[in-house]
Amino acid sequence: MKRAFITGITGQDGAYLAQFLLRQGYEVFGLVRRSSLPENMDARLKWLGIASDVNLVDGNLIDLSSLQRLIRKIRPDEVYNLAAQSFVKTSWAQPLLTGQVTGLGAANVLEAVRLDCPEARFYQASSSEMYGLAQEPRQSEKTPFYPRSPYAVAKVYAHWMTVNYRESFRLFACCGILFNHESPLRGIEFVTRKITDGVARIKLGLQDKLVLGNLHAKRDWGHARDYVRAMWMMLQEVEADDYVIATGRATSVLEFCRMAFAHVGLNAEEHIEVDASFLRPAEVDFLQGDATKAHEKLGWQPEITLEEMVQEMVEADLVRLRQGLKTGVTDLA
Ligand code: G4F
Repeated sequence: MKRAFITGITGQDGAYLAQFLLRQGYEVFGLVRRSSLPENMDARLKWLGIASDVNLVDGNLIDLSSLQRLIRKIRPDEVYNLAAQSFVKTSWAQPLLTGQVTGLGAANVLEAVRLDCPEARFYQASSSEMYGLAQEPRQSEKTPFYPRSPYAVAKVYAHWMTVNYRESFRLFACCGILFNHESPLRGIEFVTRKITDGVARIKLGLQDKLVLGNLHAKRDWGHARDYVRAMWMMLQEVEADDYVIATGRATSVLEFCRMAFAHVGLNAEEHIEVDASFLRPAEVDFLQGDATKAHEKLGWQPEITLEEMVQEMVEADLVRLRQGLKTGVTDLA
């Protein structure tokens, strides 16, 4: 039985990846950090019905010795580094923490693998945010990075450290440059989930307005379930490499709102308000990925359309609210 070690297992991607790997017959271990509010830490795993099928192990991304001990004990075949301070806006308020966790945290995992289990295959969650002020209309593996937030700067560091460890130490280390990917398990602070939760509340008469920031930013939004499959596919290749994972379709925040409101028979324009407090010091206006390499080399294709995903997210939020379930960042269920 293959063993996988996932950092960030309690997040959206970690939960879907754990589910995918369990179905492939893996034994799954997930890193969790000690928290004083642990009750809903495994809410996403519970939502997917896999909380009792994974092994949660205590450690911390910024404590190298804890990672070494775990990796020595588990001896994973595959290591997926998904943990990060991943909310871009928070990275201006907590730039150093973001650098430590999102940047140096990745270096710690790489070091632990290099020192204690160098035969393990390593996946780094790189991000389309690294393109920032995009230097090409469609971004591929060859497009230069121009990060626009402390988060994106930290991701660029982690990305190049992964490439460097591959080239310096011959680790089987891959970066997946994933464009935005969403699902009903997305944290409520990200714009898509904020929209679908808001639409569901307005539909049920629980609120009247949805207050957002920049409505004109465009993102290439895919479904997290499709994207975790791509992570695994990268690690099954003969040679380690880096891949863009994207749908190739760019949609504005406003268009996403219109789709979500239309699903419940409402008009977006009647409910949206803009508040400058949700704007960012430096914005990423437009991202649209070119995943040709992943299509050709991995045979990866997205299977879930944006329309299907929007509907799934709105329906899930309607269910949560009707059942009186909490909808906060970590307490999804
Ligand atoms: O949903 P967002 O917060 O995601 P963002 O910043 O694109 O980053 C996400 O995707 C990246 C790529 O996969 C990840 F690396 C990263 O960790 C994260 O998962 O914002 C999307 C866009 C932005 O342009 C933002 O300015 O939506 C705009 N927006 C407009 N109003 C808003 C809001 N974003 C948020 N979070 N909240 C708003 O009210």
